[in-house]
Amino acid sequence: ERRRAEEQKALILIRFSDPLEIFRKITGDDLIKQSIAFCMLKSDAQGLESCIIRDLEAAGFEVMSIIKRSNGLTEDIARRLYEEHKEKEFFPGLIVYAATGIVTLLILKGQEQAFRQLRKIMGDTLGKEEGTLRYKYGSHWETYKCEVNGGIKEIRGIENKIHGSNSFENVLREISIVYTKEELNLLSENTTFQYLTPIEEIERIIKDSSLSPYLYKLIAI
Ligand code: FUP
Repeated sequence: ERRRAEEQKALILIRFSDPLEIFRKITGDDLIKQSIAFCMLKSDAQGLESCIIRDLEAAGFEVMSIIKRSNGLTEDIARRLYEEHKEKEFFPGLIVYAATGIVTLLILKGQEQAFRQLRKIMGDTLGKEEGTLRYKYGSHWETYKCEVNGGIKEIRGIENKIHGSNSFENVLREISIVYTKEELNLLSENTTFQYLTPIEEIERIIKDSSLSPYLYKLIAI
């Protein structure tokens, strides 16, 4: 049993050769309790990852998965991730910010409604709340050169190092956007899932949250 676990670990390390990439378990109970949060360390947080991860662990989060995207997010993924801001003036700048440079994707396990816990320790958008991560690591205004209506326009936006989903629905939506099918499969591969809640209940929650089939697999396997 233990050897098999070791082999699995080796397999994961081979498939994801970056030392910052690890996988642990997500269970169905995490869906019921909403104890999973999604966090992204954005390009301006590069070099600070281990400090931020240590702070997240000190705040009570267990880091379930770390994946570093060396080429950043694709523009398409960035657009879908920040869809709620698509009408805003800063949107083209936000897309440049999110789609340029390295990003680190984290799946965190915390207490019930973990996204709230994460948002609290992240702090406000501008990093003005003392004692929060955005305050500690800083946020700043940046000017981006963006293509808007065929011309180049300068757009100002905020760089604040950390993204955290603002609802559990968005945790699930964002995970299903940002992770590849293979990664989601891998996240679920080693999961010993026990149906603490009747399967019909889980299916109802999944249906209500309009989950992607991959995420369904991740949670239900
Ligand atoms: P938050 O939930 O705190 O991450 O903030 P928002 O969802 O409002 O913003 C998402 C991203 O847009 C942040 F990276 C900062 C950026 N932003 C701007 O660039 N300008 C603004 O006026 C507001 C947000």
